[in-house]
Amino acid sequence: MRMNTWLKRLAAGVVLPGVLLLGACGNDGGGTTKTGSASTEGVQVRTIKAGIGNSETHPQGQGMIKFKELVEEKSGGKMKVQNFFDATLGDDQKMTEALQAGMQEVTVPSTSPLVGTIKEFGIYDFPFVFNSEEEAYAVLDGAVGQKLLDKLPGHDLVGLGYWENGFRNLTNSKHPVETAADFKGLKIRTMQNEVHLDAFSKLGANPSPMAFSEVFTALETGTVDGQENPLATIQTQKYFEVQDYLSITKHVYTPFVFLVSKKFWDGLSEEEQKIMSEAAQEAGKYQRELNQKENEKALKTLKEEGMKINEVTPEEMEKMKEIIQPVTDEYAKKFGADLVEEMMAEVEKVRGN
Ligand code: KDG
Repeated sequence: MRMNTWLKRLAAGVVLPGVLLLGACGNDGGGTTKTGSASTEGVQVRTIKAGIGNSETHPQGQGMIKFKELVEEKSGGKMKVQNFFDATLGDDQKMTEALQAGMQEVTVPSTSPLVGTIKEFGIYDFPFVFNSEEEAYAVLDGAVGQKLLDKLPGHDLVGLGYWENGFRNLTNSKHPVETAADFKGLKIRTMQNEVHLDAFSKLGANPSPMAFSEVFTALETGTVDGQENPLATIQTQKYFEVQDYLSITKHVYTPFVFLVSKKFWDGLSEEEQKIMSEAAQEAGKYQRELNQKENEKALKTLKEEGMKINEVTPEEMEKMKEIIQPVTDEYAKKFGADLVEEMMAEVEKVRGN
């Protein structure tokens, strides 16, 4: 039988079932795909560029991998997520600007660098406000958290919820920090955030704002003596290679906020927006749980890596809080006393007061 007959037959007859089969699990670019119960009728083939500053092994990176799995599963493989780790697309501020310009679709920055765009996010930066993750979740997942997310569309951003960076602790190469006086003269890297800068200045330290991806080199070269981050970040960024002392200060709880480019979001169908929201929520729940576990494990690892670790006593934390209080009061007025009051009422509720 001549070749082209085969081909015709092929085209016409034999492979029909195959195509159908393909139809059932892959996609043919625009057709309907069945995923579990949901139809992907209104879902287009899309690629979502998502970037973060942390590494793939960090709980934030693991959260992004979970997000990718969920989006691709819920969209029947039509919506693909391309994850970029280790600030390869730039640091939090740069990636947030790329979202606003519609050059990138997703990033999950710390809320602290966002204060330059929406000042009210600064309420999360007040030192020693939260004593536990539960208190933070009550605020973030409650009315206050939503009020701040609702401000984002006015800045070409859409917020799909809060993930967890966590409680920050201080490392340095000079000496253990056990009291407020031990901060005196320490050159400390902070995030680009005025509350953090003023709080560390108030403690007598010499803070300098710096992008996340520049921290390791600045510590290695001695440009700064120390930095502060959650334990999982200190471990995954290998700061133990260039820092001797770790002081458990838990001085600030930093949330991550899941951001989407509004330009991209407004072009999505309702189904596609639902897939993104559900995936960000479910991956966020997974990320928070993993973050707590990894932060606990990191303490042991950092000890094994030779860091000299001291716990700051609650009494000394209270003294540090008193010293910083004028800074908190000043910014509370700037960010909105009502909002701060509402946040503290939420925290007191968790404390049973
Ligand atoms: O994207 C990761 C950063 O948001 C985060 O880890 C930044 O905590 C941070 C820091 O110290 O800059």
